[in-house]
Amino acid sequence: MTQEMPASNPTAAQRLVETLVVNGITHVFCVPGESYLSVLDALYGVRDKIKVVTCRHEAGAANMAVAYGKLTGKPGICMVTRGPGATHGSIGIHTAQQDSVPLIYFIGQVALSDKGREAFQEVDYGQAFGPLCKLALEVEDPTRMVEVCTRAFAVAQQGRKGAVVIALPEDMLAEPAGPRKPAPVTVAHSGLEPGFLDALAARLEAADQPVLILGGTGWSAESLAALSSWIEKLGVPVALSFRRKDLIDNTHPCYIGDLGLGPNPKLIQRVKSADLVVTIGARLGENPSQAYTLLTPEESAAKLVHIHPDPEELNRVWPASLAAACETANAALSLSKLSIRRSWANTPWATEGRADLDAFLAPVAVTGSVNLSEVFKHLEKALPDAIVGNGAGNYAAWLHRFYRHRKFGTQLAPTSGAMGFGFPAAIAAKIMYPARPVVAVAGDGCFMMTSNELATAVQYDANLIIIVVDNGSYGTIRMHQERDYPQRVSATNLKNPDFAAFARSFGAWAITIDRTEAFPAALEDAGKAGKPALIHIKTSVADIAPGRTIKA
Ligand SMILES: Cc1ncc(C[n+]2csc(CCOP(=O)(O)OP(=O)(O)O)c2C)c(N)n1
Ligand SMILES: [Mg+2]
Repeated sequence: MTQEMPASNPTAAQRLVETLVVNGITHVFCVPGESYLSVLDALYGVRDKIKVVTCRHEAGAANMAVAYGKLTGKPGICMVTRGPGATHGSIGIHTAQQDSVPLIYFIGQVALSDKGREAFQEVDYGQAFGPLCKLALEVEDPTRMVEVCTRAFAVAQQGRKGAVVIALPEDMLAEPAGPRKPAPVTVAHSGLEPGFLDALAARLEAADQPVLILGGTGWSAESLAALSSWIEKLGVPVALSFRRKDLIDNTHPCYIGDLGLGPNPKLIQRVKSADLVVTIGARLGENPSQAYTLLTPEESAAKLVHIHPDPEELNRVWPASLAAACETANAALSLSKLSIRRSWANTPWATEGRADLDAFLAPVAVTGSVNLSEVFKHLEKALPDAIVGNGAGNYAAWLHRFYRHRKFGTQLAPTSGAMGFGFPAAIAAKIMYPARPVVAVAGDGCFMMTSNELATAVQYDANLIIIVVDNGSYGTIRMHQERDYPQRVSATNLKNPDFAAFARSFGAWAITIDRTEAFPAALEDAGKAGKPALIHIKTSVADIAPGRTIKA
């Protein structure tokens, strides 16, 4: 492909795109707008380096950019137009922030010359999005474009990773940006002090019932491999935080389960009865801490060792007995070199933790003709290394419980609990890694929030597999409703389209099934379809959660 000559006097828009290129960005996710035509034009100039993925809704684009951030560790780049575009896509800012995922959200802004008049679609993004993100800036001076974009790359990736919002006034974008050329950002790293490591070793050696909890972001495959070997050598039980199931092979002998929604009650008991809890990377937020009940403040102060990249997170909710602000991957690498004169392998503490997990993974009985525990166990058997995306809903509780992740970078699950996330996230994954199997799992409610991106999947030959679990209900809410207001179904029933016909109308392959036994063949056919393939599974809302019926 022809590469255009760099402009002799680059505009701010061109400098912005140069900054993306030098920082190794390969994909940009957008819905175009007239407010940032000059940026789109500059992207045309580097089309052999950066692929622009055009989406059908800004929420789809933003979710895809979050997935890019999750999978690469580099900021996902989302571009949207002002007002309506910016507000549509704002879900991605929230999800990136809650998930600690690097994201840069570029917004076309009204011209500087019109600002403050409530010009067409004018919004003050610092006010609107400031509380949602790490940093929100507007570039007023074109000669500072490189400075602001470079800072955005640093802020998104340093400390606790998160979202940066940059507003781009239209007239500013077309002006000369001056001589400063962008250079790749050298991300600042933090590590553990020798004194901390000595103290941690002493605490571990004194513990009879220790547990590790891994979570958060900032991991690398290398650091996790080293940590995983160290954990195995020590035989120390390890749990994973909410929706961080890809941080250790779920068949690892020391893995005892995840602290999610609908967790194994025995796992919760085990963590409560631990005499040392070493948490690496995880905030221990509301969901993994079971609504802040996992530890009392007194227990936390006595037995929690907390390592997190952001010092503000330490001693915020959980008083720590020992704490360190340290980048997750660095912490893992340091721990993996720490020699501990003790092993918990084959102690009842470790073997019982593992046995509790195995028992929890046995398929459960259901009343309807589809057993999602069997469905997701089969999915694991057929596609053990797939990248699996999901959004929010009770269907995800089945997926998270019965599908065991094996490799780092295979889970695209929003810790923000955002419905509609998994499908666009999985499309982005398939566009980025076409040779890898990618599966999106969505409820009927969840899927309809971003199903328009079927068009994007078809347009970009993103031949992923989509599993829509259709119980005709916003099932999660129905479950809570039946508990608090029994037999008064309000606002939770759904009358759905024919999902298979809907998918085919976009050019996808699709099938509808309503029995567990039909799933293996459907999955095999979907994998051979040569196009995006949707498996519509009709389930009974009565089987509302694993091992639970609405009646019960
Ligand atoms: C964007 C968004 N809107 C609303 C909610 C609240 N919510 C959580 S789960 C849920 C229902 C999900 O329904 P569905 O996808 O059909 O899954 P099910 O629970 O039926 O398995 C709702 C409405 C949310 N988490 N995210
Ligand atoms: Mg549903």
